[in-house]
Amino acid sequence: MSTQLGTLEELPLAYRQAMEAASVGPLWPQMRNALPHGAPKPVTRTHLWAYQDIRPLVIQAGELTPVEKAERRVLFLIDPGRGLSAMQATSTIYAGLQLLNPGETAPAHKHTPSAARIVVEGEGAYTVVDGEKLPMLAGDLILTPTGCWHDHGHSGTAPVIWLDALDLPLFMYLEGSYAVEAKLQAPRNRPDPSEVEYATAGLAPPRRRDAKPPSSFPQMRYPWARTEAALRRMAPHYEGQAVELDYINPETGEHCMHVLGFTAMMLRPGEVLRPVLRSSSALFHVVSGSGTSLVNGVRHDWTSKDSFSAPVFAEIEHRNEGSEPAFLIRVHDQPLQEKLGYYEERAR
Ligand code: 1HN
Repeated sequence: MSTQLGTLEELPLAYRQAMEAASVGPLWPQMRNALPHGAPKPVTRTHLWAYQDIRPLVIQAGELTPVEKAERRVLFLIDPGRGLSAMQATSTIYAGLQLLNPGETAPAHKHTPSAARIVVEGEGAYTVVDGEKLPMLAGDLILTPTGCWHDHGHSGTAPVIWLDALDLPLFMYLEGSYAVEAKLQAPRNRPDPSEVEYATAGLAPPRRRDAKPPSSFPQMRYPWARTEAALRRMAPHYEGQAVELDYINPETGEHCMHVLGFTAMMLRPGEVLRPVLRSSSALFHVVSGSGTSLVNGVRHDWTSKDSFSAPVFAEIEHRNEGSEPAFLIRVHDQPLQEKLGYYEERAR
């Protein structure tokens, strides 16, 4: 049953002015905006950010603004469904392309929002997270969860660019976003846990049965070479099914962070994939390969290093018409929605 509700214009002008003077407002003209029937009405509009368009601007930022004047030298992705100042790719996902030139450092800080980086181009950069020095290689997913110290450095010879994904919009909405600064960390001189304790899936140190793990986030780096190998190994045995793996916390099996989640996907040559409708929003980042995606009827022809967004409950179709597999990382907000108790999937 859907009744036509009263509008603001129907109310006497004097009454509207009196409400305004008293800092109150009538709910009923806003009711359908606040609670649309059946499914949310997303503000987010799907968009493709082509790397070849943005890369020159990112490189130019390195000439225009020294890293000391930027702290983090980033061009963020703007959702066309929002204003130009919106630091949002979707309702919950902030994303931006960050540049670090050889010899530069980005100072240490920690903050309430969590970040993850997907390395897009270049080598020789590293991030230090809570004292652990994490090399940054193309396609690696590197976490800096809430409250963890992090700084970046670069001992290579060519620019390094990575995609940052943060749950910043939520923290700004919550009025909970802030940072604390510090000097560069002295990294421990040892390989990070992804290279040692967690180098093999299904094996984890026995200490976790006796005591709590040393950190809620035991693995901060997910090397791409292993992720791609796992997807390739899986593909022939999942005929007719999506080849997609979750990035998880190896101690708990849960999503690797609190708010944003990450998956790695492989689209086989010739594959057409129509995932279920999900209540989560997403940002897809193309690690390699090319293809076409329809998102709510909007066509994106994407190639390596591009990113594109999908609002909540989007109808998505991915196509790989090439002869090589395509690899994508999907950033999503399912962990948040599960914690809030409303994550949902709908068959199509
Ligand atoms: C941040 O701390 C980083 O540490 C990158 O590299 C992007 C965007 C907003 C707020 C904090 C980083 C960020 C950020």
